[in-house]
Amino acid sequence: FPPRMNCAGDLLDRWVASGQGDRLCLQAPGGVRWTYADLQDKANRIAHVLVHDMHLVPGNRVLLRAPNNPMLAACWFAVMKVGGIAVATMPLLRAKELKQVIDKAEVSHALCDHVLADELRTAQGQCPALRHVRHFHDDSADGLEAAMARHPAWFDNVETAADDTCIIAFTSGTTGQPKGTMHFHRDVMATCACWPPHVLKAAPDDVFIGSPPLAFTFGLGGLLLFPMSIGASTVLLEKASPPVLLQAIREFGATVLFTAPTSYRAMAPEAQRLRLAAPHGGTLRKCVSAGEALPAATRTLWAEATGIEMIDGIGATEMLHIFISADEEHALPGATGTVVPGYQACVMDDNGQPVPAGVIGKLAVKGPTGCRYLADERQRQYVKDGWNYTGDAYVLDAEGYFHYQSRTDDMIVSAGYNIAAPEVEDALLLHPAVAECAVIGVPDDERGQIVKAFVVLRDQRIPDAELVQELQAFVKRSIAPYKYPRAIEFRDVLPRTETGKLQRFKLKAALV
Ligand code: 3SK
Repeated sequence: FPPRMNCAGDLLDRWVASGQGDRLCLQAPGGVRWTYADLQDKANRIAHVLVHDMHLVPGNRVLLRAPNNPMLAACWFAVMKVGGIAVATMPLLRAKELKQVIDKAEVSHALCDHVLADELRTAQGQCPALRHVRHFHDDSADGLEAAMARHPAWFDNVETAADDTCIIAFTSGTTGQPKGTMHFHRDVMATCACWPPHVLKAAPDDVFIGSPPLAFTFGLGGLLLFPMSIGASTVLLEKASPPVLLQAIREFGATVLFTAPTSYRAMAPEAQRLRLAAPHGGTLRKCVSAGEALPAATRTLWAEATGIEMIDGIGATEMLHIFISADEEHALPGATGTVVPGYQACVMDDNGQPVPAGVIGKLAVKGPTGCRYLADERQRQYVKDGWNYTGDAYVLDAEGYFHYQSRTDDMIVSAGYNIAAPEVEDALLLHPAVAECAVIGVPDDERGQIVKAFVVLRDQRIPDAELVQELQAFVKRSIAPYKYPRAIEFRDVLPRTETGKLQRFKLKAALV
């Protein structure tokens, strides 16, 4: 990349500059259809508001708060254009969590959808450094739209350096402690140059759709950066529960879907009935699963329902997007995939040495997009010799496929056996009565730890002792018997992050 670049120029302005501004860019329910020129118009006006009305200077951090909608996308590009740093936050964050982010990232400006204004107002009361806030989708005279109307639709982007930070992405991960990771303008373009052309292989006439929030870099890449890098269009849904997503795929003729395994499992029966997939006469042709490990049973369920082989991947907020994956032709059930061109990945022992093929170890990754923590102790603990330790335990096989085992802290040691919690979960999920499950280790006098499963049942089953025995016997029949859950508790829901990752730590914490 050239030493001076602004990713808004490469992803947005170039389509207008090359005479393709009338290409469809963003759609949303209610008939919203923005071309690339429309998005540029809005982003340019917001850029003026930021600079002239909100007194932003390059390097200022701008909190963005909205459900997935076109105005959020326009605000994101405006922040890029003015050389600011976008700090996009998950829509469900409460004032207390917003305050943590604002303090940690030293946020001075915010652009917020008025539907989510309340919690930000509460946080602002406790954060004196946050001085400039504007609300959008707000008809009042001091709303963002009114201010935009007073400014021109052209703007000269700030000539940022390729290695100027433009994103601080927060991840609560599965431990509950939010941590900020920093990404440069060149990282944004590098992430578009690695996984999408080599694995996703989407086309300019594809219509992207999905559930992850743009505040999660899985959603930012999948629903904004990747489609725009090839001049394709995307559908932004403020709420993307499985029924809403199914309906929207049909309504918009979506072709490329990004969501998490939980959502694929919930959608499978209806996706089949509605014949949404291209092999069954519908439009959907590519389905990306990430955000949590994809159980082989879910891959099979989706393939049977739609005829589509999923594209699985592991990414990280720290690395911006996916770095291990496999396209449809190279998918190996039970494996995440091979390393994405542009990245290096290794399975390491406790001394930072690669382990032989077939041996479990810690996944470490290196690449053009990471990893820089914002003022966090994790930089020393998790980034060593340029390798980012993701916190996942993996096995690399002789063919170069990476097989997920567990989070490094999800390994259960019971009577001397190492048991990966997700393996037991995968086994339970194959039982027809099990809708969702989470497995943890709980202290046990005799065995050190025992395997405990928290199970959400499908509607028709009664949670009784007989079912406990049936599930235990079922697991013993499918994996090594010592791995069976000696304790099973039935729950209505499981704790998950907003991005769908299981929060096993919450189940563990409830034990003490
Ligand atoms: O696998 C993930 O959790 C992830 C995180 C950030 C960006 C992209 C992905 C797939």
